[in-house]
Amino acid sequence: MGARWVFLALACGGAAALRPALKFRKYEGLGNDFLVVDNRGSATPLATPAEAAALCDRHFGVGGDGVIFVMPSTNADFKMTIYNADGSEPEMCGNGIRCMARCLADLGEAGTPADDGGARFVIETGAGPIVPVLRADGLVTVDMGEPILAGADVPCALAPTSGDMVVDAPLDAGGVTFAVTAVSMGNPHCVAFVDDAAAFDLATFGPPVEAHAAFPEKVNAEFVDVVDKTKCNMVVYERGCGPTLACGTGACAVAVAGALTGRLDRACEVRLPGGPLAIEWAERDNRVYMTGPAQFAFSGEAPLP
Ligand code: ZDP
Repeated sequence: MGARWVFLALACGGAAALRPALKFRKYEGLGNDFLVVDNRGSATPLATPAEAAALCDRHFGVGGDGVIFVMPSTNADFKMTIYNADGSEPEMCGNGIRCMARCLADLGEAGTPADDGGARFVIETGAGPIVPVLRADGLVTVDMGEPILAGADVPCALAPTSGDMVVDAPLDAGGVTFAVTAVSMGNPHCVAFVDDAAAFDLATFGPPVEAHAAFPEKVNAEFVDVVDKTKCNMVVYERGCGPTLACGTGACAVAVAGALTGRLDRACEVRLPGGPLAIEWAERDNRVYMTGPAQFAFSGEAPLP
């Protein structure tokens, strides 16, 4: 164990803190990467938020955008608990739940058979039950539930511009006024349409939007350019993470904001730095369906401070 870990262990409380190493499996969804911990044997996460943050450090830890705990559940197949790279606990995560479903299959969990011969899991989350389906073609489709659009429920403190929704509302950040749309997928999102997402100065404008007073629980900030009604490009500055290569709940929020503002069809392709996601905001049931990959990268163990 390196000097840093011993120092952290001592700083965190002496011998009692020198617990057994934490076993994890590393997964990624379009480069949005997570340490996934098999926590089926306990209702308490095997690491604390501070320990998760240390593990996510890409230089002093293992590296990741978050840590996901595969927990037991009393009202679903399993429960997902996730800590962001800064140790904060979000309600939901899109790329992460695809990775969790892949991990469950790798751990030998069968789930219930899906129509196409794949496997279906009902996962308890902070945003309610979410249903990923591991498809026979290797992709994962997730029923992400209904978007939450009432500004007060996102939560967003900006004055509603369309009924109780915050759509293309002015938001000043970093000395620029953006037209933003507030959407929750269980976690809060602020979507702004710009001329060129790839050229957008995310490092300058991401932080002031994430911590903007208009979003009392902070927010994930998405900046998007529209290619045509069926596809768009997006970059994201995530709450509790910073810039990431992909955000699944963010892509869902972008598709919903695009449809609400007439910029995108209800079924579209959202292109992220890490790759594309197929998103459909279904008229039949008002639910959002997200389809994309989830890949195993490696497994290992790390000492806990
Ligand atoms: O809401 C938040 O704090 C997000 N940073 C949670 C993680 C979202 C995720 N990137 C996703 O894919 O939705 C995992």
